[in-house]
Amino acid sequence: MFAKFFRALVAFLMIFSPTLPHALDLPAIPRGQDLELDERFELVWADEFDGDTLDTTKWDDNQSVDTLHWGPIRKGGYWHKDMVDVRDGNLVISTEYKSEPLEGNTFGSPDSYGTGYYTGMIATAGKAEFKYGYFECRAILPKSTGMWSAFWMMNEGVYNVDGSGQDGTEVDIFESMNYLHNIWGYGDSVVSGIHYDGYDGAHQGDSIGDWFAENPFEEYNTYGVEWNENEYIFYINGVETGRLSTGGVSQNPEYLILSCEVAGENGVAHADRHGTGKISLKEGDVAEFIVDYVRVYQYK
Ligand SMILES: [Ca+2]
Ligand SMILES: [Ca+2]
Repeated sequence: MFAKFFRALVAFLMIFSPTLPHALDLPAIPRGQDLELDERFELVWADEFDGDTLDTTKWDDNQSVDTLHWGPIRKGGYWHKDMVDVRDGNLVISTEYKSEPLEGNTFGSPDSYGTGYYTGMIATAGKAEFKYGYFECRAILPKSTGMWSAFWMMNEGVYNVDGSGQDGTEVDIFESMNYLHNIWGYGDSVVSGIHYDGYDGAHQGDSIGDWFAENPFEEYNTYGVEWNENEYIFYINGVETGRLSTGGVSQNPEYLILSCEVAGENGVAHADRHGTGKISLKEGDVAEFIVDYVRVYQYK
């Protein structure tokens, strides 16, 4: 009852004070500048996900995982290329519990996959890498606790520890970890942020916090970032959510990633520090990350 009242109070106050939600570290509705896409940018690369197979001239669903430090065991699940599909004009990354391990160790690891949650990722590493511009996907997010979808950018410089993000920064354009996470009004929000100087003791990062898209687990929304030499400007549906320049922005080309991850470690699903709880998908249930397109623009 108190939580309900508190949410109603916060919702009321948000209408009159756009800065209040983040003073309380709560999700907010995008209210910043409009993107003005056509006036300022031109399209330079896109995948509309037409056809019925992944375009491997644009994306790698196999070697990228092996060569980019990750997988096939990824947090509380496994990344497997069979979980990536193109159909009905969309990329679909499925997440599902498999009591029979999927066959084919597609990542060259000597270990075989086990029983557990299978999901997937694709990346443009080595095929399409960009410096500055506007990067956008249009997507419906997977409906499950204990997992999240993401649209993000990376390069090798992210691992270089020099007190700066200028050599390379992980840019999380969005991550969805708040499905059914309704306490304090977080439900249906997504988070955006950056990470640099590796992932161990020297790791640094920053976040613009959580933001509301429109019914994102049922409907398409667009998630984008504008990246120039001074800052990252994040957008949902073409409206600014927030800006970051902590550590200095990356001055090197970065590749794009679409992925789903299951909370946990070493292929064992459990609740973790992300706060999304343990994955609740039962065997036979499938959570789908549905992506209509990815488009890359550069400044006119
Ligand atoms: Ca660095
Ligand atoms: Ca499409």
